[in-house]
Parts: sequence; structure tokens; C-alpha cells
Amino acid sequence: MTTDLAARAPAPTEHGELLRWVAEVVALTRPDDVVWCDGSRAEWDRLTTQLVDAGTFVRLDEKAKPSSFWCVSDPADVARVEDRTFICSELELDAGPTNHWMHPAEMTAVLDDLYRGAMVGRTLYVVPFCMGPLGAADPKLGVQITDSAYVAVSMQVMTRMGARVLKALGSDAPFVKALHSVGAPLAPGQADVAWPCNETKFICHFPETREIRSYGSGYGGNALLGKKCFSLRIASVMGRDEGWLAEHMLILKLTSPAGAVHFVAAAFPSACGKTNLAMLSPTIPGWTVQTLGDDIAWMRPGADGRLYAVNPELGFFGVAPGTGPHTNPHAMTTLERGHTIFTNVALTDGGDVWWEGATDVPPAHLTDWHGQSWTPETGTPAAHPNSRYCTPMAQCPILAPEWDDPAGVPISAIFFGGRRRSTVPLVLESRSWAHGTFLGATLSSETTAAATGAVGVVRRDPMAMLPFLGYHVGDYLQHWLDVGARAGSAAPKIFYVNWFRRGPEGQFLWPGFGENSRVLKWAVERIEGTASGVQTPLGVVPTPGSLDLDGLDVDPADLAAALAVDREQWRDELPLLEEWFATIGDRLPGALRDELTDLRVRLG
Ligand code: GTP
Ligand code: SPV
Ligand code: MN
Repeated sequence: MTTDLAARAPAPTEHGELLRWVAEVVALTRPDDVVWCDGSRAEWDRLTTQLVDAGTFVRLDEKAKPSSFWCVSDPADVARVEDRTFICSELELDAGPTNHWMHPAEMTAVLDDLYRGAMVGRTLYVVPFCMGPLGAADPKLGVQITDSAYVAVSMQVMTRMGARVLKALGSDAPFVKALHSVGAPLAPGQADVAWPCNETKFICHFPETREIRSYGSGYGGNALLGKKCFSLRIASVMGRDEGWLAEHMLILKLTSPAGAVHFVAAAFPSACGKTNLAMLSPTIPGWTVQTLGDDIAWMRPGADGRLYAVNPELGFFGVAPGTGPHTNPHAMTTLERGHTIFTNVALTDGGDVWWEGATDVPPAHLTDWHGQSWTPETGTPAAHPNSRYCTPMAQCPILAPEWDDPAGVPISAIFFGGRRRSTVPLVLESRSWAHGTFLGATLSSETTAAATGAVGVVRRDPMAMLPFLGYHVGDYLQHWLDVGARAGSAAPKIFYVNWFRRGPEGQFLWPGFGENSRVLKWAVERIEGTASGVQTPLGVVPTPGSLDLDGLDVDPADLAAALAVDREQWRDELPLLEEWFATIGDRLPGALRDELTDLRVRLG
């Protein structure tokens, strides 16, 4: 068994609560070693080399992908496990109808049984981290304990972590306790597997005590606890209590040819286009997009009443398939610059990586995500549909200069969008904040490979937050209404988009990707009062001439179909909205019920 030298060093902190908690977890889980992560380059080199030696990582060709690694997970550990995700509030009612719930005491007992001895034969890593800039007035600190070196190095990419955070913790700063174990202890002499995990999985949140406990999975959203667990589920509760919003949103900076700047935040469900929109290459001349974040936005009201957004993360954990030089060249550049961990993509014979969409023509031979030999004739995808790259944001060639500003950026527009083959038009402008909140509250989307379970099933996904709400969905929607009411006329304008509508042959009606810049342009011109629109029962849509279609090569019939608001389809949608609101129950805000009534009246 390897003994980590760093474990010999004394704990580099005088934080009493932290020391007490680490000692308690050590006593419960009984690891062989304890390592306090410092976030250094030396640590990256040491842990990645260890992962190569253990057979978890394959080092990629240094020229193609410097200091980068390929790994494949256990085939049963490839995505978030929503059916194993729990909000353990004291009262079941506070978790709401959309979350799984267990009483905190009961869940703690279940988990303690699982954690007992769970780290035997492994090293326990202590990872101090901060979500959002460390220089914030109220930095959101956390400490993750994990028995996975893969998780420890991934946290180095995804979060501000290590010695500087330990320093910020001082001797008594509050922090979120985030405990993670893959649940795979090793008996003396037992050989490890490349991707340890456990069939039993629990992803648990304790909103009242701001704690996270995760067991059995090594996959991203289940295991990198700063991301969905802290920055959405726990932070949504912090935001409710402190008057701000923690959202599943990208943040981008849009600059017009005249130099007008607008910051846009957009919420789309998992694998529905946030990373791609965040890094979009506009096809319309003179417009630029720069990136601030691709997955999570924390939006706080500023002194001027506007909402200021900060991205709590430091890296991109992006969907690989579909990412290529034509769709998302900036993501390709980001991940090619190195320090990237690829999970469940395919490996080329030359020590590079490949996935569907990386190039038009696949290589003649690959090692697929099962570790099997693959050729284009194999007939199965070489990369898992939810395969991911984990890469430092700072490497993004179009990073906006404001990306690390603790003050955040003032948001002009919020986009909600889903993946719908029918019914939902390309773009709609809401009539008001309450109407925009209604559009977000009734957002629907086809499920994707980002979570386990069936793919392609339409479900309601309010604000793309269904899997990430830390409390009752009705209270959350009321919080949205309250935040907007406080912002008043300074509130962002809300739009609703759908890049995924399809024609009778199954073809996408709208080309998407860089062409989505045309929709961004229309939205900011609506805000500036220079683009025209026409009222429909659903909201305002572009008039024929107001959407810039210059140089766009698209069948006019497809375009018309993409933009169409079909009253019949929407009348059919009404009972589904009614059903969804019934699920929310009596905590559904009255203002949203009124919006549904108004919609029914407008549809006639
Ligand atoms: P998460 O990281 O899971 O939260 O996903 P995301 O919302 O960031 O989605 P991402 O941008 O990674 O896109 C997911 C998939 O949708 C990829 O395969 C993309 O190629 C595809 N996609 C993104 N934007 C568009 C678009 O405008 N049109 C079409 N047709 N596909 C798109
Ligand atoms: C998502 O599923 O929305 C992701 C990936 O962004 S994960 O971090 O695994 O949740
Ligand atoms: Mn996401």
C-alpha cells in the first residue's frame, strides 16, 4: 500500500471546527492516510501521476493535450443519480414535492453505517474550497473530504481551492461540510479497480446545517460537491435566506458593433446548450460574445437594484459529444491548452481523445469508453453521450475580463430554454417579470443523458432547476417573484428560447450554435427599444423583418415553423401546465396561477 508523504505533515490549520470534523470523519471511515490539499502544481503532478500508476488515468500525448488525462468510469457510474438525491430538511414539507426526502437524523444513521470503515485502505483528502471569488465580501467557503484522488484533482480544476482557502478559513470562519466517499474500502492486499464506486449511492443535502454527504459515486455532479450540491442545492437555500438567486445558468457578455455591452444569463436543463451559448461565435458581423460562466450563476441585487451575477466555479465540466471546431471552437481551444481531465470519451491510438462530433470523420481505430477496441463499423458510440471534459476556465480564449470580479456583472436579460421537438417557438419575450417567472416555472424539456434514467421524455423543469432545488419549488417560485419585485424596473428582461424544434423529417428547424447570436441580438434590441415584435398569446415574437437573417442559409419554411406559435398545440399544453401546478400544491404563488388563467384567456 502506498503511503503518502504529505500525510506525515501536521494539519496545516488551527480551525477548531474543521480539525474536529476531520478527526470525526477519520474515526468513522478509518482511512490509511490523511492528505491536506494545497492546490499547488506539485500536487497536481503528484496526484495525476498516482492516478496513472493506479490505472485510473492514461496520460495523453503531451503535444496534443499537455498535462491532460483520459479515464473511463465504471459503466454504472456515468451520470447524476436523481433518484438517489435527497434533500434532508427537518420537515418533509420544506423539501417540497419535487425532491426525495428523509429526516436528517434517519439519513445520518443510514449514511454513518455506510461510511463506517468506508475509507480503509485509501487516502482521505481534505480539500478546502471557495465557490466564487475569494475576495468577495462574504466568500462562500467549503471543505470537501474525499477518498478519491480523481475528485481531488478535479476539484483543483473546478474550484478555487487549497492553501489560500485554508488561510481564508482562519481559525473560525463558517464553512459547508461536504463529505464524499466512493464507498469502496480495500482489504489488506486487495487490488484496487480503476474506478472504485459502490452500487449503493446517496447524494444528500442538509439545508438547515448546510451540509452535504455523498456516497458511492465518483461521477461529476455526484462527487465534485462544490458544483451542483453546494452551488445550487445548498446555495439556493442560502439565496432564499439572504435575498439572492442561485441558478443553473451560464453568464455571457454580448457587445454590439456600436460597443453597447449587455450581460446575459441563461438557464437550460442539463445537456441543453449552456456551454455552447456561453462560448458562442457570432455569425453576425461586428458582434462579440465573451464568457463568464457555463453552468451556474449566483445573482445578487446591487445597490442600483440590478441583479449582479457571479460564476461560483473555476472550470468547465462540459459535455464532450457535439463539441467540435464548427460548433464550439472556443471550448476546443480551452481544453487543448492542457490540464484537462477527460472522462468516458474515446482514446485514439496516438494518445489523443475523440468523441462523436469532435471531427466529421472518425479515426479508423479507437479505444471506446468501455475500454474496448472500436472502429467506425462497431455501431455503438465511441464516447458515452454524457462523457465530459474538465478544464480550467482561465484557458478560455474568449474569457470576459470581468470573470473574476467579486462584484459580478449586471444582468440585462435572462433566457430560459428547453429541448422541445415541437410547440415551443424559437424565441419569446415575456410580458413582465411575473410572466417571465411563469415561463421559467413551466419550462419543459426532454430528458438527456446527463442524468440516469430514460432519455427524451418531456418533463417540467422549472428554471432548469428541477434536479437542483434545495427547498420547496413553490417557495422557490415565490422567491423569484419577490426578487423581481424588489428589482422593479431594474430587473432583467426575461426571454424564452428553443433551439431544438424539429421538422417532419426530424431535422432541426433552426441551425443553432453561432446562429443563436441572431436571437441574442433581437433580445438586446428589444431591451434597447429598437427591434419590433408582435404580441402572441404566449408573449412577444419577432416581426418578419426584426430578426437579423442576413447571410443565413435556412429554408424559409423551416424558419417560419421554428418561429410559429400554434394555438392548437398550446391549448393542448394547458392541461399539462394545470397538472404541473397541481403537483406544486398550495405553495404555488397566486401570481403564477393568475398567469395561467390569463394565458388560457388569451388562447381563447
Ligand atoms: P450541462 O453541462 O449538462 O449543464 O449541459 P449544457 O446545458 O452546458 O449543454 P451543452 O452546451 O454542453 O450542449 C449539450 C448538447 O447540445 C451538445 O451535444 C451540443 O452540441 C448540443 N447543442 C448545444 N447548443 C445547440 C444548438 O444551438 N442547437 C443544437 N441543435 N444543438 C445544440
Ligand atoms: C449537469 O448535469 O447539469 C452538469 C453536469 O452540469 S454535473 O456536474 O454532473 O451535474
Ligand atoms: Mn449543468
